[in-house]
Amino acid sequence: MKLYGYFRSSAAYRVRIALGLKGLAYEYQAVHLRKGEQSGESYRSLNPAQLVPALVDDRGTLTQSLAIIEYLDERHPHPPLLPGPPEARARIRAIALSIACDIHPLDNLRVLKYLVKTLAASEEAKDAWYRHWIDVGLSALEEHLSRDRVTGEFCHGDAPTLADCCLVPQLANARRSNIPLDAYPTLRRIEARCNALPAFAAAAPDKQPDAE
Ligand SMILES: N[C@@H](CCC(=O)N[C@@H](CS)C(=O)NCC(=O)O)C(=O)O
Repeated sequence: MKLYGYFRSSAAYRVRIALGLKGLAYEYQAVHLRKGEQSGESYRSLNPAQLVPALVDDRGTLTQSLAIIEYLDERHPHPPLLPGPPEARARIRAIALSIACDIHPLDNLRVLKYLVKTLAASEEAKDAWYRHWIDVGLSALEEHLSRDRVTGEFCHGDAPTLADCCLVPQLANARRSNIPLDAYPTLRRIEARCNALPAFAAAAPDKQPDAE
């Protein structure tokens, strides 16, 4: 398997965590997002959306981090990243989607670039946008996880799931942008629990071959 990613990409980070939890070996191919390599001809032929990650294996090319993780989970069921009955799986997906659909796309590189370059937003306005959407999303998640009895050591119960694969990269992004996380004790507790596991630690941006 070959994973196309970028050390700072939180979507690629989700897949790296899942591959690690499954104990799957893969080759890593860096796509330098700041240099615009995602829009170069060779990567566009793999993913016309010009976004990382993409995963290439014996069955073809896959895109969209959550679809990739579910695919890995179906082909390699142990340990399960979507365990339990339908209501548990729906809860895990809801947490993952609240990050992957409601927070992350608003703060993506191309969105921030568009704000500054096309809409002439100042750096201050761009930073305020970024913080605002992170805070809105993380506040909702903190409230959900802190009051829900199904939350355990991890987002759902006492083993890592798809939800944790999404949470840890999103918090890493916020930390990189110096966004205070004091208001999110439950999220920080789960993050610390996750990062104590080798699969999460090895997937961290600063452990990647293209880290700068
Ligand atoms: N929904 C996609 C999002 C992928 C995505 O937004 N990737 C970002 C990096 S985290 C990217 O490639 N950005 C390039 C750009 O904005 O030009 C997924 O989950 O895979």
